[in-house]
Order: sequence, then C-alpha cells, then structure tokens
Amino acid sequence: MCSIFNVQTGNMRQLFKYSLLFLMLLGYAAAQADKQNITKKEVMSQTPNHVNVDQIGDFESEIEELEEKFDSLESSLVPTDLIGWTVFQRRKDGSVDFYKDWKAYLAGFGDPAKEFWLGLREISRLMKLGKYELRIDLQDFDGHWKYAYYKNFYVGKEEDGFPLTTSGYVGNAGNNFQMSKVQFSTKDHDHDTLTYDCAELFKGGWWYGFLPPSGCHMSNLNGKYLRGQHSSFADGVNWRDFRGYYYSLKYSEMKMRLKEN
Ligand SMILES: [Ca+2]
Repeated sequence: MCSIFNVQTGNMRQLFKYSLLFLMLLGYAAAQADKQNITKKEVMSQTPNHVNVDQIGDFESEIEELEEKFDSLESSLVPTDLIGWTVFQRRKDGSVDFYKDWKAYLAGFGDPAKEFWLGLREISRLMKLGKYELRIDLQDFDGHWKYAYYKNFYVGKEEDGFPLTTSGYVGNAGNNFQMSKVQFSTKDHDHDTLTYDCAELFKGGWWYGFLPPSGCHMSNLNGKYLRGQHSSFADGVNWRDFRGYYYSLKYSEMKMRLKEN
C-alpha cells in the first residue's frame, strides 16, 4: 500500500521538479532577453534553446539538493516506510462483511492479504510491548489519497472495553480519529455513552461515542462498503473531513508501530 502512497509522492516530486526546471529556464531566458533589450512578450514566446548543456547540469544539481530538503522535511513529519508497521485493518473491495458481532471483532476476521480486521485481543496484546504510533491511509474512488497520523495510539484492556486514546495528529485527511478513552462497540455490545446504539445505527464495529461536534463518530472505517456516494447517513466507510458522511471510501488501511521511546 505504501508503495502506492510513494507513487503519489513520486508524482508530486516529478511535478515539483519539472515546475522548478521550467521556472529556472524561464529565468535564464529572461536574463538573456534583458541583455538583448527585447520585450516581455517576446521573452514569453522564447524557447530555451539558448541554454547550454553545462547550465542544465547546474540546474539539476540544484533541483536534487531541493528534493533532498523536501524529502527530509516530509519524513520529519510522518513516517512512510514499511518497516515495523503492523496493519490491523484494511478495506479495499468490499469482499468481507464488517458488520459483525463482538466475538468476531475480538478474535479478528477476513484475509490479511486482502480485507481484514486483526482482532481487538491481538491489538490489546501488542500494547503490552511498548508505546505505539498510528497511521491511517485512505483513498476515494477518484484515486485521491489522504492520510492521518497519530503520534500516540493506545488501546486499553478487554475488561475496560478496549478504550482508545489517540493524540498528536498530523495529516491531510482531517483529525477524525482523535479520542480519549472511547470504548469499542459492536451491534451486540453497546459501549458508547449515548442512549442509542451507534454500532447498530452506523453498521460497524468501532470506537463510537460522544465526540463533539458529532454524535457517534467522525470516522467509520468498519462501516458498510457502499462504494462512493450513498444516500444513507454515515453508515459507510466514512471519514468526515475527507469525503463526508455520504461517501464510502474505496480504500482504508490502519497500521500501528512501536515508537523508539
Ligand atoms: Ca448506547
């Protein structure tokens, strides 16, 4: 999955690189034009055939230097490599039904190579190994990718209802998974703090609760796989600040990794 994400950042990098090269060539052409005292209009119609190969080499090394700076800035914010990440949730084609009971969410279900839920017991067990960070990658049916990263991710014990606490959001998807001690609920185990049953209403197993300004949830990644726009409210694979409560996403992946400290 991360390879797809990297392809996207690769495309951005290409765009960045060629935009920069174009601007530099334009700048050079303008400087040449100034020497010859010609008009701006003429400059805009100039082709960069005055630029010699040595100077293109100079531009390229400058671009490489900027790309390195760009990369280090990006990696200082969000880890994108595959090393050490444990994926615990994935949706990609609707092949697995996620509207399951407590027992299923406890043990896990699906196919780890395709769509699956690792299981609350296993997630909770991993928590004993240290402190975790979390990354969520999302894609809509138009091919747009978004991510949400949380510096801190903690799921508590089974006897407490697997309460979730997350903080330290960084991303472009929107901060729709920040929670403090919100218990997990399924259609047969209502642990949300609201009078109605969020899991039954929104057709998933999730950390539902009173999360102002929303009632039950701001994200519903274990909801029904409704393939894009849907008329029912907030019961799809939703992420409020990406495509809203009436759009079920194509791809979702949640993964956790042990932090170094
Ligand atoms: Ca309730």
